[in-house]
Amino acid sequence: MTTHTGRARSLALAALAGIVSGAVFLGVAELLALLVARGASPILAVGGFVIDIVPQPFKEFAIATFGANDKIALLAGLGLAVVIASAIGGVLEYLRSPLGVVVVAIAGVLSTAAIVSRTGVTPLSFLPPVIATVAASVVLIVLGRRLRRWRNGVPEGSESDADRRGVDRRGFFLLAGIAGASAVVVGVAARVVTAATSSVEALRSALRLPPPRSRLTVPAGAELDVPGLSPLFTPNADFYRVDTALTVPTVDPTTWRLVVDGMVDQRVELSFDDLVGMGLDEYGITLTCVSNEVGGQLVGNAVWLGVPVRDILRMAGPQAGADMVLSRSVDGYTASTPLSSLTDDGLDAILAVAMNGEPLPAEHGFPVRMVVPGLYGYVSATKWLTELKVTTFAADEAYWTPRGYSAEAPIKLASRVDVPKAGDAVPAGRVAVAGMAWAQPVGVDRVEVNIDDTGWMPVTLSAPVNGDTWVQWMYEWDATPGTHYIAVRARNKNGDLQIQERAPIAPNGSSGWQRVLVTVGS
Ligand SMILES: Nc1nc2c(c(=O)[nH]1)N[C@H]1C(S)=C(S)[C@@H](COP(=O)(O)O)O[C@H]1N2
Ligand SMILES: [Mo]
Repeated sequence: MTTHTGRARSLALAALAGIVSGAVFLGVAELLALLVARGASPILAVGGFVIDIVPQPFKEFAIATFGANDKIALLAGLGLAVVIASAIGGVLEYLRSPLGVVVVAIAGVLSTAAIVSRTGVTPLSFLPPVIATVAASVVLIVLGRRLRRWRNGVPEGSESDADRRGVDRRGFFLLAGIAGASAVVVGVAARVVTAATSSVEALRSALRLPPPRSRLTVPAGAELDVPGLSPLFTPNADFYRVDTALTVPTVDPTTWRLVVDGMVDQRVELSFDDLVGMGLDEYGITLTCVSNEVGGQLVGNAVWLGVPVRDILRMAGPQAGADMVLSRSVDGYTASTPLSSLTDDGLDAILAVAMNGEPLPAEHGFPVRMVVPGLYGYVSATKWLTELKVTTFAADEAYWTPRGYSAEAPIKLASRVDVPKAGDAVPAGRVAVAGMAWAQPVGVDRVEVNIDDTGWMPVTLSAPVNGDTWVQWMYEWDATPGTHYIAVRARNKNGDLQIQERAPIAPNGSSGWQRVLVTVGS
């Protein structure tokens, strides 16, 4: 057994022992998390921690590379890291016991820290990572011992060396097989049960909302008929999603509470029934992400059903000197919104409970989120809302502020080309050039296109629903064969022109006039 291949085989088996011990760690932790402390899953806590600490350029890289699968990619990456670390732990335990147990203990400490940083310090949230550490250590020690005795032999013994080794070999594979398989089965089952029994969908379908007190008026001509053009209202299934939540939070409306506190005359606490009991009205508001590039898709429009934030703040009575509301989500995410954007009578900042005729989808903030016309989502549109803290920009900072984004961020007025898309096969002749434009909360006054830099021409606009909602635009183009540039720009009702100068998304939103290259066939 001292040959090179023999040694390589021993090390591979040691790595296997480590991986089995890693699986036991995760399996035991997931089971205990399900039984005693739902937030205390090491893999999800560490994943959430990674999301919060990775530098911004890295996050942008991940979103650009993996898109909506960025969270799955993160989990896969974490899984790979666990396998590698466990294998190293197994080898160390085999060569220099108890160094492998030290690796397990470090994993235990790191995941405990990640869990506590998210769930707070409760005795129960310590249980899953601590018991998992003990179980994984025991498995690793026993497997390591068996392996050493089998591979290296025992000095002297009553049984023959070969018999003894046979027993240790069988013992190693039996224990590794049983522990590994049951860890995977238990761990996966626990995760599935957790996901199914805390199902947001069950809570959503149980929810009955009172009918709207008032409906949104949509004028005739609010929607143009151009194939490929974005619809006026974005279906929920197509609505962009941006958040830092690794798993979508599950919030039960029957136990949900909104707390309004901070610099207020009176702390206010509302239940979901209290909130909808204030009366629900429909609002048409276009939501935009600060990460939307020129021509990008991180923007959508919906009919929201909700209650004005100003009515809720009035119950608490904001004190003189306050200039900001820090809204907080159940997952700890925060946004800083100027107090005046929420209290101004001319602005429809709302707490929304429904989106396009159904309770908020889980990914869009069920059961309650904030929606503020004219401010990028990261400074206003807090999903899974639980708290409104009246405060000052000097005293408090929101999630994205120390991460390279402005504390205040009005949406930059913008226009976009939807058709023809770059790369479309465009036939010569009459071609509809069309797209969207938004200028919340002022409203779009005019959109112009420029073909091949020959001059700006006015386009047809859809009838606006209101200033908070985007509009569609359309231009009938006599396309001639060859390649052409189509540029677009908008102007708002204050007469401001869309900013021509290109800016990146950080720190407060992209700018620039979109220009698409199209090739027209003959
Ligand atoms: N709780 C929570 N709310 C959040 C965020 C988040 O990360 N967590 N992201 C914000 C950002 S950056 C945007 S653009 C909008 C997006 O809302 P949507 O996912 O419903 O489109 O939600 C905002 N609300
Ligand atoms: Mo965003």
